[in-house]
Amino acid sequence: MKKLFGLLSMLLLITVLAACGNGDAESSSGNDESASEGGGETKTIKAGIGLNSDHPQYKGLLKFKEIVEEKTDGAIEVETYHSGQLGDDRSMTEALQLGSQEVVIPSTAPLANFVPEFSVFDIPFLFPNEEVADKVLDGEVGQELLGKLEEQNLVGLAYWENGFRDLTNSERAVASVDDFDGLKIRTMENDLHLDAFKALGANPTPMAFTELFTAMQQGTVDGQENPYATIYLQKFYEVQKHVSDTHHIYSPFVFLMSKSFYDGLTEEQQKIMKDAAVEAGEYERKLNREANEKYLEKLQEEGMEYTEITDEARQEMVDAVAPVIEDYKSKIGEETVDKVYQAIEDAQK
Ligand code: TK8
Repeated sequence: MKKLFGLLSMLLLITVLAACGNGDAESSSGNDESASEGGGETKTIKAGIGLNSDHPQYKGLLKFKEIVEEKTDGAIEVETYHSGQLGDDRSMTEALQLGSQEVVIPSTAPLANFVPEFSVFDIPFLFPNEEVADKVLDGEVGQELLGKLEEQNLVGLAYWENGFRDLTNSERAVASVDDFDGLKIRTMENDLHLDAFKALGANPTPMAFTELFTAMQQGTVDGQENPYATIYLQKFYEVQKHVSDTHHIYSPFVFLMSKSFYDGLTEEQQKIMKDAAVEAGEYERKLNREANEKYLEKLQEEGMEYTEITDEARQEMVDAVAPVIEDYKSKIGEETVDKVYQAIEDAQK
């Protein structure tokens, strides 16, 4: 009897909880079945990014929200979260795979832990400028790579831009390869980045972006590398003294959607998602380029010391990482590497 009573009260509790869940449309994600009874079905996209609300990445995400909500007539809502509120690039990508989050816009570097071919974009000094990067990413090989995400239960809808990465640190002006000696540099969670910094003589540590500011503040690391927009907008100048225009890697962002969510959409809605991700991405790239252009000066106004990397010094860096690139060609996949090199060449014709 006691047992039965326990079971009944448990059932009652579950029923009450389930009822509460349905009533709270704000916090529900995915299918809201109570809404579908009334004819239209409201779906909620939980979208998270690592950078803060001042960054073009977030402005782009708000643009995506605006387009989607307008074009779907409110049938799909987008909830936006910045500053790693939902996690870092890697954990949010895992949440997409599990279906507990619908959108994330990570850098391609941590994505290489899911699809190794993405590491092709981690080859140092790969892209000569943003225009060539656009052509390659938006072209055949870039789109082919997005297709590989499906095997990982992810849908890659578009490339956005993080940008050319530049080095900051709190120890010394870095003008040449010799200056990297022993510097504790935080890298993204990516083996090629790690090995490239080792080859330059630094002492690199992979770390999630969400832990970076504190690590610099506490001196766990001496420095990091990110585009000027991030360095400025995340206020890294408060804990970093020197900045060099190493421009060593161009980081793309990938606009990712959970495959289970995407598969549950109508064909028309899927197209709206794709178009919105592309359109918002064009907007984000534009804002990001404007930001990267103006923020080096702002960093100096905030007291950072700028060191220019001469062509000669950059060539030394290219030479230092060359063996690492050679080593990684087979790990990334020769075919992908060759295709990307070819696409870069074609883009410059
Ligand atoms: C933000 C990251 C960041 C990246 C990094 O989520 O980790 O340094 O450059 O912008 O994607």
